[in-house]
Amino acid sequence: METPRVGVGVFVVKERSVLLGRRRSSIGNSTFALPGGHLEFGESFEECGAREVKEETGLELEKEKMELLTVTNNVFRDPPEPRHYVVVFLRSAVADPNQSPENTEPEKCDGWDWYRWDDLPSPLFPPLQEMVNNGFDPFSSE
Ligand code: IPR
Ligand code: MG
Repeated sequence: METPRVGVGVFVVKERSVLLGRRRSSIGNSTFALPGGHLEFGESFEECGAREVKEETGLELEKEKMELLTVTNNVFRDPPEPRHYVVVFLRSAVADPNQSPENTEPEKCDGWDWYRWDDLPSPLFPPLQEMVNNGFDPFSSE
């Protein structure tokens, strides 16, 4: 049995919209998800979030303005790779609002776009869908 791992997901926000992309992965394939990924040894959550967003979208974040929003516990039981992740969710604005996201890892994502929080695409990545179902709002503490 695999050991649980830590993931970091980032709500990259612009006005009332968040950045989402369709995953290409054995976990949550074809679902719309936040940029993010695995916490590496020695990283802070903010360092991990900023690194993953940069790697996956090319966007620079304002690291000092990143906020910790919540943590969720996620067990993905589906074969071929059952996995358990504790996911830390951060929020951040982009450093330059005129910078557009690029699909820098097309093997992992179909492309990034902004979606209004009150008009999200479907299907959402299950952990994100569960947060929505529970009434989570990344803008509520602004
Ligand atoms: P990488 O590191 O490939 O970006 O990982 P990810 O986007 O699959 O995120 C890992 C945590 C998820 C599965 C909750
Ligand atoms: Mg990722």
